[in-house]
Amino acid sequence: MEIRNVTIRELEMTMKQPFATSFGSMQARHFTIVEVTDEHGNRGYGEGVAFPAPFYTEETTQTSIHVMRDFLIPLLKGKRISHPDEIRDLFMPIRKNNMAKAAIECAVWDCYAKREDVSLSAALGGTKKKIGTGISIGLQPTASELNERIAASLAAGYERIKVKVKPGRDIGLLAEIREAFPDIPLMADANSAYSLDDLDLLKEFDRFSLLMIEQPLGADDIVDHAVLQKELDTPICLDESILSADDARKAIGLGSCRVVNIKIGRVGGLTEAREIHDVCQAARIPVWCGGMLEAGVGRAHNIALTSLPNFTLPGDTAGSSNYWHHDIIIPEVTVDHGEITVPEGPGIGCEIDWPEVERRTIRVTELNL
Ligand code: OSB
Ligand code: MG
Repeated sequence: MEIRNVTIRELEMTMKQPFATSFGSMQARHFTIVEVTDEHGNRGYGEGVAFPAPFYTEETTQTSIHVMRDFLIPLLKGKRISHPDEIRDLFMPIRKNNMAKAAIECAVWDCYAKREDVSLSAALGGTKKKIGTGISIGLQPTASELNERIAASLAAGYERIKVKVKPGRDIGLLAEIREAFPDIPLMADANSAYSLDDLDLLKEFDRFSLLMIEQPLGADDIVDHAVLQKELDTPICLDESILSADDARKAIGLGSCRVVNIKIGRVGGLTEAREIHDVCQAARIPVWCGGMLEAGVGRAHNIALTSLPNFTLPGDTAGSSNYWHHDIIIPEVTVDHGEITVPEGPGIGCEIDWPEVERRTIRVTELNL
């Protein structure tokens, strides 16, 4: 297979509600859709999930476009590849910039699966026909608004609730939730808002029987997390600090976490994501698929990845309507009794809603190799 053309589209979509975390709030989603075309005219799509500002990782929408256009796409020129796993090796000379790498790599995986006339799930070795799903609820202005969102999410069938916490909005917030919903499957994500100085406070989280606490400490830390995990009954789940299968191996070895959140963008693509899945499976560490407030293309890739067997915990891949008035794929992602059906059609198994994509496109860059 040879990639002949890559098109990067910048889109801007407005989410139904603002999404607030310990690092900030956003309602406008500015991201990219990458389209690759092979020598036979097969096409594949990937979503570039970087945010406009470098708050979650160091990448931004604009740095990811720069790295794709000026460094990654040129590496594909004239290369014959027999399997998408080879993209990771081709991109190896470029350090990090994982969301830029993943956007292209995911498009190549989709294109490859379409060539082979198999679903992306099947191409990855997925086994599940349906995936369980949870929901991530951002910080809300008031406790009653948060409890309303939780009630609505439970009514919609979501299998677990994740809430965001930050210093000053933690113990009190969790106590109010537990008062209203004593037994629901609940977890908290701190997005790196604490340090070991907060040890006494973090120990109080154990009172709330959380499924796990996600990334309480430094975004690049696995050492302090190992210290913290020894002090907590609540399992720690790492998000920001796991960028590769090697990171997962080290974190597990140190005892820094008991669960891993896998995001395709954060780890540089589906090949690395699958390897993290395998490393965790061998160590009996359950994984789940994290989210980046994706539009339909990214959501479809997440669903295919989640069909792998060690994704035993509900992820953050909620239905399209949780985020968007109108998604950019047909059909949109729907959740039925807490589950999403893994598409069986070729590749990502959905069509691009081109009129909707055109309406949301703010810039197009086309590169012929
Ligand atoms: O830490 O998982 C996170 C959203 C933006 C940045 C980081 C995170 C999140 C979420 C939302 O929790 C996941 C989603 O619904 O896509
Ligand atoms: Mg997180």
